[in-house]
Amino acid sequence: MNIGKESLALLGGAPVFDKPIPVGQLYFPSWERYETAFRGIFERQYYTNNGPLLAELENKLQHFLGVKHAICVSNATFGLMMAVDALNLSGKVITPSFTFIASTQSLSWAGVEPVFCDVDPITHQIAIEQIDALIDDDVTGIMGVNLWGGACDPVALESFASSRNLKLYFDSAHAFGCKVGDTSIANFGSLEVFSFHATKVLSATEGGCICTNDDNIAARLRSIRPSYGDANSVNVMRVANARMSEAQAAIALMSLEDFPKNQQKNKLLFDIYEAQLKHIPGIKLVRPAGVTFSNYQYIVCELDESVFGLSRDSLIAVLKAENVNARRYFYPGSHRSIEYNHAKYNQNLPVTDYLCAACIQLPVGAMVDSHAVESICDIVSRAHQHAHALKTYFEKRE
Ligand code: T4K
Repeated sequence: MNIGKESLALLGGAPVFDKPIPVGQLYFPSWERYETAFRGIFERQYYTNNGPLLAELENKLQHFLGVKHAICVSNATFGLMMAVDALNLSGKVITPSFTFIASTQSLSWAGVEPVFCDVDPITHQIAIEQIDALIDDDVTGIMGVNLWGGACDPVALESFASSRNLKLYFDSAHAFGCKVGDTSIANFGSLEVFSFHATKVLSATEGGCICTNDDNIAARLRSIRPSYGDANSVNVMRVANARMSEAQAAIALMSLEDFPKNQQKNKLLFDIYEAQLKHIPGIKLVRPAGVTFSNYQYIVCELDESVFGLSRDSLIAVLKAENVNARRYFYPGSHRSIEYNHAKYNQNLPVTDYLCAACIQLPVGAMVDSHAVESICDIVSRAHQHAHALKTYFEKRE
C-alpha cells in the first residue's frame, strides 16, 4: 500500500473515492419493492391522513418496540414540539446542550426555556449528577437525549425525576431499536421521540414517531398531530399538522423490515472502525453507552489534537479532499448558537465545549462497505503520519 504523503489528495494525490461518501444511513429499498409499495398507494388513491400504511406502520412499531402507542409524525422536531404541549410543560426544562439544535429549538418553539446541563466526558450523555443544582421553581421537566445509539441511563433519570416531582421525556432520535436491559428504548419516561430522517437507521425519508404507554398522553398527541375524523380526539390548546403521509409510511415499513440486516451491517462496520482506529494515536472511537443492544447508526470519534497532530477540522478537510464527507457533530453546542449564546443560559459547560471541538462523525450505512471503511481508516492513519506536512499545507493556505 502506498502510504507516501504525496498520495493524500490534499497534498496532490488522486482522491481515494470518486464520489462523495456521506455520513448518514441513507436507506434505499430496491426499485422493485419501492414500485410495489407505491403502486398500492396509487391503486387506493389515498395519500395521507391516517391511511392504511400509516396504521400498519404504527401497529408494527408498537409490536417491535413493545410499547402501547406509537404515533407517527412528519419529523422528530415536530414530535418534540408536540411533546411539550402533550405533557403540559411550562417554565423551564433541563436538557443537554450537546445535541442537535432541533432538541433545544423544540422547547423554544413551544415557549419553554431550556436549562443546559453538561454531559459525561466518557459516554457523552447528560451528566445526571449535575441536574439537581440546575433545578429552580420554574423547572417543570427534564428532556434526556439518548445519543449515538446509546442511552442516558433512563432508569436512573426516571427515579431522579420522580424524586423531584418533574416530568421526564426523551429525545431518542438516535436510539431506534436500542435496548436497556431487556427493555426497548421507547418505554422510558412519559414519552420518547424517534427520528425517521433519511440519515437515521429507520428511515421514512423525513419522519418520526412518539412512543408512550400512557393512554391520556397518546390521546393528546393524536389530537395535536391531528388525524381528522379520529373518534378519540380530546381537547388540546392548539393543533398542528404533523401527519405522516402514506409515501413516508411505505418507506418506513420497508426500512423496519430491513432493520435487523442494517443493524448487523452497522455493527460489522463499527467493529472494523474499532479494530483499525485503535492503532492510530489521538483518535478514540466512542462506544454506544448504557445499552445492551445498539443500532450503531453513528460512528463518532474524539480527536485529541495534541496527540494526533492535526485539529479535528483539519482532519475533516483531509477527508473531504478524498471525497469522504466526515462531519463535526454537534457543532456548535446549543448554548453557543446565536439564540442561546447569552448569560441568561448556562454557559458553564466545559465538557460540552470540549466535545464540540473534538468530535468527528465518520461514514456508516448504505453508502459504505467494509472495504470503504478500511480505506477511510487508512486515510486517517496517513493523515496522522503526515500531520507535519499537512500542518505546513494549512499554514501556507491561511
Ligand atoms: N434530536 C436529535 C438528537 C437529532 O440528531 C435530530 C436530527 C433531531 C432531534 C431532529 O430530527 P428530525 O426533525 O430531523 O427528524 C441531519 C438530519 O437532518 C437530522 O435528522 C439529524 N438529527 C442531524 C444530526 O443531521 P444534516 O443537515 O447534517 O443532514 P443532511 O441532510 O445534510 O445529510 C447528511 C449527509 O447525507 C450529507 O452529506 C448529505 C447526505 N445525504 C442526505 C440525504 C437526506 C444524501 O446523500 N442523500 C440524502 O437523501 O442534518
